[in-house]
Amino acid sequence: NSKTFSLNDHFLWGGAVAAHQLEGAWNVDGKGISIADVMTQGANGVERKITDGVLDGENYPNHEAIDFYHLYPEDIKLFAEMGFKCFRTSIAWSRIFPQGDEDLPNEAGLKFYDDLFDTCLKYGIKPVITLSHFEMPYHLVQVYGGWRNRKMIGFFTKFARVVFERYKDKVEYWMTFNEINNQTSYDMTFSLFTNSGILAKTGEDPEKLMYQAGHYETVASALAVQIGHQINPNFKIGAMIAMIPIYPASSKPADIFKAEKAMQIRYWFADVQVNGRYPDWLVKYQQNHHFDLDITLADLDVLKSGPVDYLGFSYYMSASVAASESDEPEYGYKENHKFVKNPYLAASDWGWQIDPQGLRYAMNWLNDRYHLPQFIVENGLGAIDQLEDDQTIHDAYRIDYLREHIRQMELAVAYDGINLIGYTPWGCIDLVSAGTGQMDKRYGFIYVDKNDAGHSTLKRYKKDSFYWYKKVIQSNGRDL
Ligand code: P53
Repeated sequence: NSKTFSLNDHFLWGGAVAAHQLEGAWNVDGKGISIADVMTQGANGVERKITDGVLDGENYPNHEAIDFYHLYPEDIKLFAEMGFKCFRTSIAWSRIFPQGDEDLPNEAGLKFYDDLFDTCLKYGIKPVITLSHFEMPYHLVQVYGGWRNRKMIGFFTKFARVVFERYKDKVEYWMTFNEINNQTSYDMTFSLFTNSGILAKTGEDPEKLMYQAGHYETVASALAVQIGHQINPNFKIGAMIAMIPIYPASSKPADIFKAEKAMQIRYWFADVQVNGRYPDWLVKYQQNHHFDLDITLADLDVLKSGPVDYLGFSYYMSASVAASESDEPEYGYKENHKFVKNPYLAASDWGWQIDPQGLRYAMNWLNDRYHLPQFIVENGLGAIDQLEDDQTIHDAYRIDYLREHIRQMELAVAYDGINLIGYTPWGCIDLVSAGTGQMDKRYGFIYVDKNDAGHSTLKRYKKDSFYWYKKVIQSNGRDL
């Protein structure tokens, strides 16, 4: 319905990736080892191992990834051919500060991103940059224990200041921490490690570690927002959360309340980053649990003075919870253990429940709560693709997934008044999966000829979705 269609002409269509998932070149031009470099290849349903440093004989898929580090001019050209207005990637912290605690940055690393951003800008593609996307220097884990340590705030803000200064005329849109709230599933080793570089030791309470790390990170995020605005007042610096709406399994009041508590737990990070203060339930919760966290009055002032400019979020799926007798009275829950299957939704091959309408729900929920511009910085379907003999890839399932989500996104703008900045589907070129380390779990419009069995030419091919997305962008979302 063209009457109610309302994406504006500056709408930022694009695609999203993260440095460690596509660059490769893990030890080139002075780059240090990052936490992604010590994670092995898993499989569907098989967790990645985190090894004690880089070990001989292990398979580390991020070391080469798709070698974007060397092949990016060709890839950016393909993004331009689709009509991208923006490209979301991250700056690998370990290229800039190989160990994380040095005084001076690595010039070769800085130069790489200058060249990458210049290439984007040449095609009119705005870089959208995440400062920390699951890729902190591994040295900071070994020596400081990751974000359990207050010193991380200083290391992170030093990194932020250096890249803000360097790219102040090339980058306008920034995000501080990718999916900062992923670590609410703190009992999964993966989440605390990728978000915060933390491996819980025996006897340590991972929930407490999550709240401590989350505190230091929200403080560091607020400081980065302040520093960024001083360097360039036009910077837009956002939060970035994994938005997974959690529905009640039924209309039973206890289920509804359980879902409400689950949402509070999952989104407290954004509450702090947007509102500049802890939500009341969390202050009480942390007291009741005697976590005895290192949260100072000075920290609380910092939080107040660095609220984010917009809300970036990923959206892949929704989840559901049901209450149980043991819930009273706190209704606490452990993520992933207590999700129940939603009988109304299908799931991807990796068990992610597909829920396009949930995106519109999410946008409404986030707007009512935060009243900020939104940026959908990840969305997509991880699937097995087939490269045909004639070098085509018929990924109609991916087109269907994206079309339905874009429809809902446009309804949210047209009918619900959401101020939406842009849309960058995840893994616009096939890359290494964060969760499983697989190449075979693909999201891209561009196929990369490399698979989990070890076959690799790294050649790029356009999928059917490539031509489809090009048409979507050309019509500013009208022709789906
Ligand atoms: P993969 C879990 C739940 C939602 C999003 O994920 C997640 C994760 C972590 O696996 O991560 C984001 O590759 C993340 C990206 C990641 C993408 O979603 O496991 O920001 O780095 O690749 C897709 O299929």
